[in-house]
Amino acid sequence: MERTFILVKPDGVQRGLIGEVISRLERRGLRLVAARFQSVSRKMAERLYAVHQGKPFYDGLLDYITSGPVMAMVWEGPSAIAAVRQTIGATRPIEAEPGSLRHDFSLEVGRNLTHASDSVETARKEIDLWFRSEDLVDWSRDIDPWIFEQ
Ligand code: DAT
Ligand code: MG
Repeated sequence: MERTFILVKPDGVQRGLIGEVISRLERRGLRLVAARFQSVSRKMAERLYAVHQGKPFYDGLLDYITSGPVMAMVWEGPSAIAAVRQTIGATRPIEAEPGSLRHDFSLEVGRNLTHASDSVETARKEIDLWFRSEDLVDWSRDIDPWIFEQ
C-alpha cells in the first residue's frame, strides 16, 4: 500500500472544487488518510517547491500557492502515487488526458488546480512536511477487499 500527498491549490478552493477532487479520489477507490484546510506560509511553499527554485516560474508559483487557503490531504492505495498523478492529469492542462481533473477544470499551468507527489521519495518528504505522524489515520473499510486485491 502506498501513500501520497495531495493539495487542492488556492484556485481549486476558490472555485469550490474541493468536493470534486475528493469525490474523484474516493470514486477511484483510494482511501483518505489525513486532511487539513489551511493557509500556506511562504516557508512551507518554499519547501514544497524547493526543486523549482531558480526557475523562471518560481516566484509566480510561490505567489500562487500562498494566495489563499488550500486543502492538504494524504490518500492511500495500491500504486497511489501513479494513480493520483493520473487522476489529476499532466502538469500542463492542455496536455492532460480528458477525464483528468486538470483537463476537465483548468487551462493554464499556473492555475492547474492540484498538486500531487511524483515519487515514493517525494511523497514521504511531503507527507512529513505537512502532517505529524499522529495526524495519519490507519483504518480500513468493509469494501476494501472489493477494491484492493491484497
Ligand atoms: P506537477 O505539479 O505536475 O508536479 P511540476 O512539479 O513540474 O508539476 O511543477 C510544479 C508546479 O509549477 C506546476 O504544477 C505548475 C508550475 N510549473 C511547472 N512548470 C511550469 C512552467 N513551465 N511554467 C509555469 N509554471 C510551471
Ligand atoms: Mg511536482
